Parts: sequence; structure tokens; C-alpha cells
Amino acid sequence: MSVTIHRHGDILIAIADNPPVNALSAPVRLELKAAIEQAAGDASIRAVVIACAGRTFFAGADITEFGKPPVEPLLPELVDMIEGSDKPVVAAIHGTALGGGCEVAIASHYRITVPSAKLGTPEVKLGLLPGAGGTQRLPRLAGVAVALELVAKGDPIPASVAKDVGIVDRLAGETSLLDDAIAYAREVADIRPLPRASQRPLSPDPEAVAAFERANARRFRGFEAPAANIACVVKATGTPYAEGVEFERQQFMKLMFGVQSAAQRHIFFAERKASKIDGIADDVAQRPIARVGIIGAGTMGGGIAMNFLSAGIPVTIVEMQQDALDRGTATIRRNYDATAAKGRMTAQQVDRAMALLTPTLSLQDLSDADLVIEAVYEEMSVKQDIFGKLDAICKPGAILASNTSYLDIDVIAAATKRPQDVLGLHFFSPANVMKLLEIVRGAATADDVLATAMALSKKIRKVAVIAGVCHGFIGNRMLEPRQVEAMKLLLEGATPEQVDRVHVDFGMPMGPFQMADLAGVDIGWHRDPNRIESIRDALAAEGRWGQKKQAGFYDYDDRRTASNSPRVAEIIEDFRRKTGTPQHEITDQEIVERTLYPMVNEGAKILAEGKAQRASDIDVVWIYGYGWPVYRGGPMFWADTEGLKKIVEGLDRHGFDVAPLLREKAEQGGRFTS
Ligand code: 3H9
Repeated sequence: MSVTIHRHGDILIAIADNPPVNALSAPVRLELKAAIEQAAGDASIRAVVIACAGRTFFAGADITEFGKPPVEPLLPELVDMIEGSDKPVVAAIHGTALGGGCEVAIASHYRITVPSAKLGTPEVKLGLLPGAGGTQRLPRLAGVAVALELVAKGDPIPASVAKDVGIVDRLAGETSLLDDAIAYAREVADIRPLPRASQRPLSPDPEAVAAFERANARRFRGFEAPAANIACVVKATGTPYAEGVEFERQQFMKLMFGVQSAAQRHIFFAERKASKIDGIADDVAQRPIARVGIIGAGTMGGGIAMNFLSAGIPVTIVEMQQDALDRGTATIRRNYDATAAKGRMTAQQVDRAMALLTPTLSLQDLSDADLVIEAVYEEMSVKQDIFGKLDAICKPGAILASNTSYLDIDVIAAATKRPQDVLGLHFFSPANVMKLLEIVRGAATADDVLATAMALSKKIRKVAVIAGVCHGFIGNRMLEPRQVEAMKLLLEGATPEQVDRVHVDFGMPMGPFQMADLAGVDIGWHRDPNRIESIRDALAAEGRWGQKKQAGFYDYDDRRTASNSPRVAEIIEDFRRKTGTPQHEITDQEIVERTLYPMVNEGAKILAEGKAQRASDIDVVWIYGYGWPVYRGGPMFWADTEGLKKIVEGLDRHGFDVAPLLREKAEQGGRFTS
């Protein structure tokens, strides 16, 4: 049974139990319907309480049912039936009442929640909208402005806020929800007419809509679902519920069968799958991590440290020189203060985080660390030296990690006598902001070390993916062919602006040259201004190192606003002449084929070599590490939607060495993702 029915005198209590998150799967819907019918048919019942067992109230419709043949009763019917009940229905909420769960709650006549509960409609994050009356009832309960925030942005709100805006009626005791809900049901049992959200009047509020659209235009760029959510809320104003809900249904179905929602649902499951490590049991014992050491207080080391400090884990940070250490510590403090200034942290939280930081000049101070992360510059001999020293200093069982972006973890591990304790933890810059963490599994890395790293990634709120040892791991390895090809396109007639525009139009936050300017044109440069073998060398030799020098592939003003650079155009032209590269008109489509298709190709090679566990992990890397548009589902999902045959034809046409796995899948009509 997914729903058990109890009686408490004249109150019928329906308790759903569908672990892990009480998704509103078909059996749950059917049995909830039966509960409402039972109450209607039993004269001795005066009111109904709907509650959930386990960790949460309904967290939404069952996403795994989407795209499959519908099973009655559908959620929209069920919520209308709940609201239509002649006997009052009280929703008793704990955990997270999300999506369809929130819709069940607002279709109920009364809502009581524990103070720790959250309510929200995150469907937009799955490329959808609340399709069971949510877009119609929420504005009627909370007003247009609040409803827009909830449905079009999808962030849940705490119970206290939900109460303030009229979505929740009453707060229960944290441990007495059911008793309080039963008492509430008894209290309201005879009140008529029943408060039905769908029947409340709602006036149009064009100003609120316009202000909301203006404020969020950037955030919604490229996404289809936010506009559909907004349209539904607008429809709710001045339109009877029946008409509005019909419109909502049409919009929901359109989104549901569109590519964007499929992509966003793919990423929802991909993110969760990424935490499963092949060949390691879920219950493998983990090593306790009570104290972390970080070597290097530069941008990377400082950013990494902030993740642990924010999670309440003490950090010892090591630098070689006092001034570098002071600078690093001051930067951490400044970043926290900036977060507090934006209202995202309190001054006390900042102080608490900073109090957990111990700056030092001595590696010896890492002797009691459970995990040490090395974040010094990319030079193998330096890393080997550090790991050799750590081997002598650190306690047995300590996990030793390198934040290297490219280097061979096995070679680094060989500098120690405990390669089983060594792995890569590759954070992405800025490390306190970017969600991605590549956990690099060395040949000897022990299972419990990997499992510990994966569990820790959740504690510091990262999305982690397991990568094998190879140059650049998953993300940077795929970036390389894109950057190489982008440079070739410049020589053949494209401009940096055109290449970047194509990527931004595709949905990336920036294009290859904008990214180079942000990261630093001088990164990896040989530092000899007389050795000019590429456009990049020429830029670096002239001090055009990117944004930090206000000149790179673009010119920048004091506010870092980019403009096209006549000097860069000259340098490119000069190189075209010098290399005698034939010119042709480069279309936007050619840029897509030559910069994005090779990424898919590299992804296929990574998969075939077992350097990524699954195609969806590659998608997670690109969504969370590089800002690939989530509505395109990551490079491998996108390749599936483009059609692998088309990708292979494009790669062949441009003379690429096509990965055998990609060719094979294309020939067999296969896909990378399910
Ligand atoms: C909707 O409601 C549409 C309606 O408006 C209209 C319909 C007509 N379904 O995240 P976790 C699985 S759309 C099926 O690791 P947490 C998840 O895959 C829905 N499965 O836990 C995972 O499986 P596994 C709107 C679901 O504690 C396991 O549960 N609702 C669903 O970190 C644990 O998940 C949402 O978008 C689902 N709805 O976070 C809410 N949800 O163990 C989506 C989860 O095999 N869910 N699973 O990997 C969440 O945001 C989080 O899961 C939640 C718990 C906050 C609830």
C-alpha cells in the first residue's frame, strides 16, 4: 500500500509512504483518490488530513513516469477532486512540498506545516511548469508577483515565508505535525463555504509581470519554460479557473514533449547518477574528515578553502611566504564580506567561517589533517616534491589530493609510499562558486578514498563526477579541441567576435576567446616574447594577457566592458599572410560543426577509454564546470538530439579523426544517453 488510511474519531487520515521522496506515482494517486472517495461516502467522517511518512511531504509528480503512457487518475484530476471535496481537507506538510506536492497542498482547503518545511514549484528547472493547477491557484493565494517568483524561477520558500504570503495557513510544532493537523481539521470541520483557492478572484497585474520579466531577462535567456510559466500566471488573472487550467495543460504538454524539458530532466537524473561509483558498494566505509589542509593560498587554494570553511570544516592553509599567505587570507575575508554585503551570509557566519581558518608557513602543520589538497602551480616536479614531503608529514590514512587540471595523478602518487591514498580533486575556478568537482581516480586509489571524496563533495555542495587519469581529465580534455579549432577558424577568415557570438547564441556564458581573456591569454605561454608561433604567442608577447591587462583578444575599459580590437585584427591578418592560410567565408554553422562536434568526438574517445563512467557524467561536467546550457542537456545529450549521423558527417567533411565509438553508434542508429 502506498497510502494507508487511519481514523481518528471523525477525522480520516491518509498517510502516503512512497520512499524516497513520496513522488506522486500512479498507485499513490489512485489510493489518495480512494481516500477522498471513502471520506465522501462515510457520513461519520467530518474532515480529511493528508500527510506523508518518511522524510518529506510529496516532492512532486513522479518524474520517471514522464513520457510514458498516462495512468489514471492524472494529477490534475486528483487535485481538482481534493479541492472539490465537500469535507475539508487539511494538508499536513513536512520536508519539501514540491511541484505536484505543492499543488496537492494548495488544492487542499487548509495547509499546516512544520516550521522547517519548504514549499515550491521547481518544475521550471525541469523545463516544465506546475501542470496540476499550480499556475492558477498560486497567484490566487499569494498574488501575481509572488506566484511569478515561485513558478518561473522555481526556488522553494521556507514555511514562515509561505505563511506570510498566504500559501500556508498555520505553523505546527516541529514534532507534533499530525496531532496539530488533526486538531486543525476538527476545528474547521464545520466551516462553510470551504476555502477553495481556484475560486478566489484575481485581478490582472501587468506592472508586476513587466517588472518581473525585466528583472529576469538575463537569467531566462534561451529557456522556454519561464515564459510559459509567466504566460500561465497571466492567464490566471481575469480568467475563470477552468479556462486557465485548460491553457496550463496545453502549455505543460508542449513543454513536456519538447527537447528542452527532456534535456533538463536528463540532467536532473545525470547529476544524481554521477555520484554512483562503478565497482564500489554504496555502503563502503568512509574515512572521517574533520580537518582539511590546503597547500597554496592563491586564487585556487583560497577558493577551495572557502568551500570547507562554509561547511564548518576547519582548514589549515599553507603558503611559502608571509606576504602571499596574508594576501590569500585577506582575499578569503574579502570574498566572504562581499557575500555578506549581498545579504547571502550574516556577519556572524562570516566570523564563524574565518575562525575555522588557520594560516601557516609550515607544511609540518598538516600532520593532523585528514585530507590535504595541493593547489600550487602546474609543474610536475613541484607537485612530486610536495607529495614526497606530505608522505613524511601526514598521518597514516590521510587522503592526499592534487587540484591539478591536467597532470598525471599516478605520477604524482608515485612520489609517495601510499598511492592508495592519493587522488585528484579538480575544482573549477572560481572554486568557491563553480559547482563542479572532478574526482580523479588514480590506478591505485582505494575505494574508500573515492567514496569519502564523493560524500565530502555533497557536504561542500559540489556536484562531483569521477574521471580517469588522462591529459585534462574530462572537461579540459574536451575543451582543447574546441580551442584549437577556434584558433584555426581565425586564420581561415573568422573573427573572435563571430566565433564567440555563435557560442553565446548557442547558450554558452561566453565564447572561446572571451574565455581565454578571462582565464589569461598568458596561461601556458612559453614566456619568450621573441618566439611567436601562433596568434596567441603574438598577443602574449605584446602583453595582451586578457582582462587582467585590459587587452587580450578584445580591448577592455575600466569596467571590463569588451570592444573589438583593431590591433588584434591586424595580428590575425598578419598571421594569415605569414602562414598563407587560404581564406573562405565562414558560416555560423561551420563554427558549430568545427568547435562543438569535435567536443562530442573527444567525449566519445573519453567514454571508449573508460575515463568517464557514463555519457551523462560528461554532460554533468560541461553543465556545472563550463556553463553549457542546461536546456541543451550537455554535449553528449545534445549530440543525440542533433543526430549522431549528422555529427559524424560534419566531422568527416571537416577532416577530423572520428572516434570509432561515435562512428559505430551513428551507423547503428544508437545514442549516448537514454
Ligand atoms: C511535477 O511535479 C509536475 C507537476 O506539476 C504536474 C504533473 C502533471 N520523481 O535528490 P535526491 C529521486 S514535476 C521521481 O538525491 P535529496 C531521485 O532521482 C516534479 N524520482 O534526494 C533520487 O533517486 P536515486 C517537481 C524522484 O534528499 C532519489 O529520489 N518536483 C523525484 O538530495 C533521492 O533524490 C521536483 O522537481 C521525483 N519527483 O533531495 C523535485 N524526486 O536515489 C525534484 C527525487 O535513485 N526532487 N527523485 O538517485 C528534488 O528536488 C530532490 O529530490 C528533493 C530531495 C529536494 C526532493
